[in-house]
Amino acid sequence: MAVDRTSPETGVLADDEGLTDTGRYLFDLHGHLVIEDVLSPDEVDTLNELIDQQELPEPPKDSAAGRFNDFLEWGEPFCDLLDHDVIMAVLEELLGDGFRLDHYYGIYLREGTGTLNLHGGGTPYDPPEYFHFEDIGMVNGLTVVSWNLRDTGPEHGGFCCLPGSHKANYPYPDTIAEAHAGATTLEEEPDELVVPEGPAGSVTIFTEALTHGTTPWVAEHNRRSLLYKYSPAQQSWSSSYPDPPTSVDLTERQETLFEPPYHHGRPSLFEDTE
Ligand SMILES: O=C(O)CCC(=O)C(=O)O
Repeated sequence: MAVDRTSPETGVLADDEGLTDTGRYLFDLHGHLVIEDVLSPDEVDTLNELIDQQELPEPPKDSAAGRFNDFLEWGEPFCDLLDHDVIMAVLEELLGDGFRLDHYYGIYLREGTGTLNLHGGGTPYDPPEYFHFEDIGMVNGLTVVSWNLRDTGPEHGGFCCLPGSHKANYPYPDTIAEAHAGATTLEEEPDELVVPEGPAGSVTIFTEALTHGTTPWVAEHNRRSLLYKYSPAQQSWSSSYPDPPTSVDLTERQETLFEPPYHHGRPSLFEDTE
């Protein structure tokens, strides 16, 4: 079954075969993509209810600290996102078969939380977080799939980036970084920074080679995004490897995502799977 994912401005960005020509063009150009309506409102509600059941403490008003971990233990709906059909073919194109879950965490932010500093970028070169182009197409290091469970974007805040900076030949200027770091409202953010619209149910995919960060969170509702970070088969950004959940039975393909980093003899994520 073909799964069309549309964005009002640009049309279909990905289907069950992966990126469309438009999606591929835009990811290469910008280093990020938002695919809307991937999760139905019911699926979003289920995930949010499971998070509510955890009775997490109120997030601190510190963007770097507004994190929660180990949520794969909270139920199958979180594990189903690991290899959601809409992202698998996209990740195969960006990372190659055999990519692995490098690490994961959730972000929750409340009104009045400040910025997370800009980081990443095409220059200086960062060995685990790269973007380059070869005869096989786009080649990426650590790549993020961020599931938006609450509306994020230019009215609310959230993920922000300098589009195209994954290919930058110069480091990002201090002036932009400092203007971002000092912003307490979205209006104070530098013009160069983009805050993509990420409605609840959408997924934001970006290469960590992109210069990115987080804007002040100005919405009345708390932000909730689930970040699954994937590396190519042979490498790890993190110093430890994530454990599969003990409370949920994973499919064979999901288990394969927890293989440690290596190349030779690695099982395929796309052949002979359940
Ligand atoms: O706000 C975001 O989604 C970006 C978060 C981020 O860059 C990080 O956690 O390192």
